[in-house]
Amino acid sequence: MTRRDAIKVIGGGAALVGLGAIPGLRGAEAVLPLGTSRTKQPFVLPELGYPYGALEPHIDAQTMEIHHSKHHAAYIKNANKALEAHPALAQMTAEEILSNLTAIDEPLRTALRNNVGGHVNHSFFWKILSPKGGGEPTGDLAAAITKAFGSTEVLRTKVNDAALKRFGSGWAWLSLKAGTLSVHSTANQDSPITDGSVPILGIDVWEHAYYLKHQNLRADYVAAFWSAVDWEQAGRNYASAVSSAPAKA
Ligand code: MN3
Repeated sequence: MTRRDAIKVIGGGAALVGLGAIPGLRGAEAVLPLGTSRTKQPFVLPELGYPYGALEPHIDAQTMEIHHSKHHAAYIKNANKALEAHPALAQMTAEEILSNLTAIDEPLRTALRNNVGGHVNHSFFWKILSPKGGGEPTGDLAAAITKAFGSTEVLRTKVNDAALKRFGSGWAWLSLKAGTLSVHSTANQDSPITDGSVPILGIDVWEHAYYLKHQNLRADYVAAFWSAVDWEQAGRNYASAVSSAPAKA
C-alpha cells in the first residue's frame, strides 16, 4: 500500500473521542507505559542508524540486510494491510494497539499481535545494537541490575537462559514491570508492552536473526549479541521506563 493510500484511510477514519468509541473495541482504556515511544500509522521502516555491515563480526551484514529490509519490512506491510480495512483504528499508535490487543476482535487481533508486534520489536532491536556496543552497563541501570540480580554477569546468564529455553521463535527480554526488573521471554512477535512491561533490552531469537552466520547454534549468536549491545541505549530505556512507571507497590 502506498503512503498516499494510507493517508486516505486515516483521512476517512472517524475522529476518535476515546477508545471506547471505536467499534470492535470493548470498553478498552488506553494503557500505555509512558516510557515507550509512540509509533504512528502508517508504519514505515525506520533507518538502522548504522550500515548493515557495522556490527561485523558479531552480526553479519547479509543477516542485517535481510532482517531489516525483508523481515521487518514484511511486518510493516502486513500490519498496514491489516489496518487498512479498519479506519476506526487509524489514530492508534503501534504501542496503543499492543497495549489493547484483548479489546480487538479476531482475526484482526492475531494479525496485529504478530505484525504490529514485529514492527515494534524490530524497531526496538535495531536501537539496542551498536557498532560501539559491548562492555558493561553504567549509572542507574548498572546499579539497578546489581540490586536485582547481583551482577551483570548473572543478568547475562539469565538472559542467555531465557533465550535458549524459548522453544521455537521468539524474544528474550530484560524489562521493567511495576518498578521491578525482570528477565523473561515471549513467543513469536509478542511484545512485552502487551503485558504492561517496558523493555530495557531484547534479543531476537528467531532463526532469521542468526541462521546465515551461526546456523543452528543459537548460543553462539546470543554470545555475539553481548558484543553488540548498546548499554547506553539500554540505560536510556531504563531511565525512560523508571520516570514513567508507577511507584513500586
Ligand atoms: Mn527478527
